[in-house]
Order: sequence, then C-alpha cells, then structure tokens
Amino acid sequence: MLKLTRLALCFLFASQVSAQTIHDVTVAPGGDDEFSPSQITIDVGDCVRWTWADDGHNVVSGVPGAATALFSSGSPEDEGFVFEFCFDAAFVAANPVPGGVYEYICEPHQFSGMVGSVVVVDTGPTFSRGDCNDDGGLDVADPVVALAALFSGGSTTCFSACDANDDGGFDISDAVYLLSNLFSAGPAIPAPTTCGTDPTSDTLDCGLFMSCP
Ligand SMILES: [Cu+2]
Repeated sequence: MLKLTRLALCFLFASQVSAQTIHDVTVAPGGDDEFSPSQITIDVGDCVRWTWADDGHNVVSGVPGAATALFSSGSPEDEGFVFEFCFDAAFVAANPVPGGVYEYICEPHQFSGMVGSVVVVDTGPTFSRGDCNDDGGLDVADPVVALAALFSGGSTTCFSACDANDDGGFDISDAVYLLSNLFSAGPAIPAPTTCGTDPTSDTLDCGLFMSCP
C-alpha cells in the first residue's frame, strides 16, 4: 500500500513537472456577470479552460470597447459550453503584451464589468549561474569556455549561465567576473548559483542546461 502511494506520488510529481497545466475559469458563476477568478497567473505553455455556468456570454481578448483577435470563444454561448486556449511560447512570442497581461472581455457585458485577465509569466529554465560549461561546478573551465564562446568559435547552450554578473548580456565582463570571483575574492555570483530560474528578466536564452533537473 505504501509502495502504491509512493508510486502515485511519483506520477503526480512527474506530471506536474512535465505536463502543461490547465487552469479553470468559470464564466458567470451563479448567473453573475463576471469571470471567476477574474485574474489568473499561469506559466508559458499552460492552458486556460473557461466553463460557462450561465447563458449568453463569451470570451474575447481585448478591453471594453476594443476587442482584439488574439483569442475568442466566438458568439455568446450557453451554460455548459467550454472554451480552452493555450498560451504557448509561440503565441506569447508572436503576441507580446505589457507585463504578460492578456486582458479579455465578455462582449455582451463588457461595459458592466465582465472582464478578466490572464497573466502569463515565463519562469524559464533552471540553471546555475557561472557554470558556463554546464559541468555542474564552478571552476576555471567556466571562464575558459566563456572566452572561447565569445572569441574563438566556441559555443554554449545556456547564455544565462554564462551571464556570470547577471547584467543581462553575455560578454567579456562575464569572463572577467568569473575569474575575479574564482581567484581574487571578487563579488559573489548572483542567483541562481544552484539550479534555479532567473530572478531578473532579460533576453538571454538558456536552451539547454543538463546539470539541472
Ligand atoms: Cu457576459
């Protein structure tokens, strides 16, 4: 029995890590002209599933008076209708909005406050800053690999890890920062130093970092 429980927990954990999550929003709960919850925060790749609890509503991207065509459930639908939309990386990249806030309305009730928003956040991959060669540790090989990637045709699969000083760019200052940290008691490497997501937003990519789960 204990074994079975453990097995079930393993599956649960595995599915939480890998599968896209579906977030539920109720359309007009109790017949009220509102979405519940009216604002949700999701990860890139997650989906939102709107379920109608009453008749005569729809879900259309945009703000009152200015519907857009990013996503739409179509004409107003009745109780029991379900509309699902996934905010995958391709969609988010093609349709950037300030703060990742995708606002939407119910067209029949947009001017009486039936509005909602989906906040899409990119938690990004996990990596260890400074471990530019992705070997699971911080040593002289890291600035060497950084310099090779910068100046002699080397490569890296995780620019975020090579951005040792976390200034949002990968350049020679990172190699210098690493050398200074390793050999002359320079400043500490900013987080994450042991497998975490980047707490500061930048445009650097981390396509692959094998040393973290
Ligand atoms: Cu409505």
